[in-house]
Amino acid sequence: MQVIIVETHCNASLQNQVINMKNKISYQFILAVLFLGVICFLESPLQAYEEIDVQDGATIKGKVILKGPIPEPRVFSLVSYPTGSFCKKISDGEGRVLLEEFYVGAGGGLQDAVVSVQKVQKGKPFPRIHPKWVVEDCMFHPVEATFDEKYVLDKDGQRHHEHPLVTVVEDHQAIVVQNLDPVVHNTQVYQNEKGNIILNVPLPPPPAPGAQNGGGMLHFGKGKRTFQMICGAHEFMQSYGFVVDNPYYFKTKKDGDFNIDRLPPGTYKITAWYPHLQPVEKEVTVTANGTVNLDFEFDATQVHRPAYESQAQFRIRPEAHPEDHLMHHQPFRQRPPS
Ligand SMILES: [Cu+2]
Repeated sequence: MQVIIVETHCNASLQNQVINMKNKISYQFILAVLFLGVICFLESPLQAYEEIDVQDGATIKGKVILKGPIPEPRVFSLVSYPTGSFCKKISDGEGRVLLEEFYVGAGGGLQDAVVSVQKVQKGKPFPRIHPKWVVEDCMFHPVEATFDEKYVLDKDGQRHHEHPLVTVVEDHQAIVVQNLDPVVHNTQVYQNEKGNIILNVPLPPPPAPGAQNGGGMLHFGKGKRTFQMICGAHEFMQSYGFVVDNPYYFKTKKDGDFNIDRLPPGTYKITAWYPHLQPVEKEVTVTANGTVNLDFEFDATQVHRPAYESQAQFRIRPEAHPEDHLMHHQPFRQRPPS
């Protein structure tokens, strides 16, 4: 009997343990699934956007204008940076890189402004954005930039870099940066608050032509919509970006014009953004198949750049530069008189 009792006790204990284990496993499994579900929900870039068939979409179009005197380019002395003798390719001939940041076309049209519709819950298809930059002659260029957007040919047929160009990205997405230069660069991505770095990857010289050699994931803080990309070795290598969460956005070309179509009828907040300026926001109501004309105006006198980035003259005079840095092959384009 004792044996039977013991066996019964053991069996019962085992059964209880098995049941407890099953309960534990089920409990842990459910917790894990819930945890993963929450993570996936939080990570999903499209959590708040639903693609639908838009039959009677509206159009918002207009122009982004920069009013007032075009801000002066920023000045960086090549003597202050490593591999400056390579980066002299983009110098102004006096050992400096002039970083132009405002390209204004006919009628004051501002290039590279991002116009976007906020908080759109559903609408036209949202093609995935795969942001990629190339580094060429000590500059970041969005890979989709055309030759005309990247370069200007002078009267001698010499090509000069345009700069900067803004890139549109999504949150929680990978970016790729490809270094085409024979020198080491570095990609640092900052949120709009300086010092808050969200990506930092080295960019060694390419091991083979066309090879991808840098990049990573971008995860922005809550409510953060803009970023600045800087090379850790060459501060004058800068680019900017804007985060979108729906397909209703437009990055302006040299004319400053934008056109956003197939927007479901409703009332929306429309934002125009450009680096160094406070965004401009307007509210519009669009009706089925309607068109709304909307212009945005930025005031050039309100451009805010950190003091150390806004100097018109660098502290090291050209005659103090090593002779090597004074040479140049492709002087940076000087802004034509307007
Ligand atoms: Cu660099």
